[in-house]
Amino acid sequence: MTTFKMTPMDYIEREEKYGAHNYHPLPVVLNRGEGIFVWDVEGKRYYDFLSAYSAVNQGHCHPRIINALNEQAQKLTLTSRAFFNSTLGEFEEYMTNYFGYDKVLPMNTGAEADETALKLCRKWGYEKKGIPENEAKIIVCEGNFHGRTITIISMSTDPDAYKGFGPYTPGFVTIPYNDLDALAKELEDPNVAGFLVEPIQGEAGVYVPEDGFLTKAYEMCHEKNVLFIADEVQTGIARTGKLLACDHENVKPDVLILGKAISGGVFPVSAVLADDDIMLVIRPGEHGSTYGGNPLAAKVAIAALDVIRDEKLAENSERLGEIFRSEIEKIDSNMVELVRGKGLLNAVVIKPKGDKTAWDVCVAMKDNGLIAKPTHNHIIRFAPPLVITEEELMEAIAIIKKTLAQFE
Ligand code: IF1
Repeated sequence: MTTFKMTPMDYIEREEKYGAHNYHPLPVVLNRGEGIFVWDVEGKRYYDFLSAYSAVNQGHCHPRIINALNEQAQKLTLTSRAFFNSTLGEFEEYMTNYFGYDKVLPMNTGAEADETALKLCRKWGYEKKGIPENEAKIIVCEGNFHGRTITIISMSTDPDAYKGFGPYTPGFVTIPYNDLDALAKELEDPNVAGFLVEPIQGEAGVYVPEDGFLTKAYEMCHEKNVLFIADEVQTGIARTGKLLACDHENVKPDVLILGKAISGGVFPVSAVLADDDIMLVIRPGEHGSTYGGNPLAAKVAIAALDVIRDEKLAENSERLGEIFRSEIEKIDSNMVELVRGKGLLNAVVIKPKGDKTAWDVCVAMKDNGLIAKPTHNHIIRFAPPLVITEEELMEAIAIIKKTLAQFE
């Protein structure tokens, strides 16, 4: 019998042939992950410095989370919300205590949670604020990223995200990120129901707003009876060195949107949290999802959040983030323009050298055993799983240094 072994190129060509071309991945084919490492189909090990866009904060295949998945998978996986189930309430109680809100509404993907928050905000605007029907406006920021649905891309200022997909959902007003004057001006409109913001803009290239921006924006919203809605899908769950990025300024959003790492990258789980006066404007039949709040998701999310707390991942992220930025700043390479970020959500802005760009740096890092992905041509995001140790971080930084030296 002859055994046929697929090469990495075979895997890549199969995806090209049968899959839609909506991504342009780095040429590496992964098939195993554990903690901060992933392995490709030829057995080569890599430091994962993307963490599935910050979904795998707890590390790949965390035993506690996988155990919760396995146990629940043998018992009950899905009931739909047409009936009660024995795990949803446990998840709801756990989530509301963990994050300090009266109520939670479970969904699956980040985009769905964002959509949920938009619906909640509009409904609140009509019922509680008294905005005339169909007149509600929501303020959003230039450079935002909240997902891929039609309504969400209607808020986008990135042509790649929205162009060719119109007509767009109305009801959004755009202001520059980190611009309190622009916010103040738009808040004068009595039909504004909410302000939706990423506490740090991820997709845009890890833009950290000025200290005090979130606090001031929150206060300004409250003066005008406008909901402050934080999209912490990417920044949440210890990624930036606190449980939530808003915690850096002690701001408690009126509506909190979570996704990605609340399940540790094991299963799509997202959620919207708010207090009763807001959340209860949505009544039976007005919103939902077949899989939202399913028993598997409930158990997986509880385990994933236990891990964040018990392994002190926010503290680790805060401490190692400082080290990462100071070590990158020390690198003597004219391709490194600057490093910015909070905790272990960081970006290095690359100055192209001849025809060598951030993409080439990422390909070379991959060859040297570390994977990360460029965004907007010249920015590389570095976001390892938060279970990384200082020693491992230093090894990874050595790979980054060695790679940049190859371009000198
Ligand atoms: C893709 C970036 C990360 C998000 C925020 C909602 C969602 C996301 C703040 C939607 C999703 C993703 C999706 C991913 C690329 C990615 C991303 F590169 F765009 F910036 F994370 F780094 N709010 N972010 O960042 O969540 O529906 O995807 O679960 O390939 O589109 P989703």
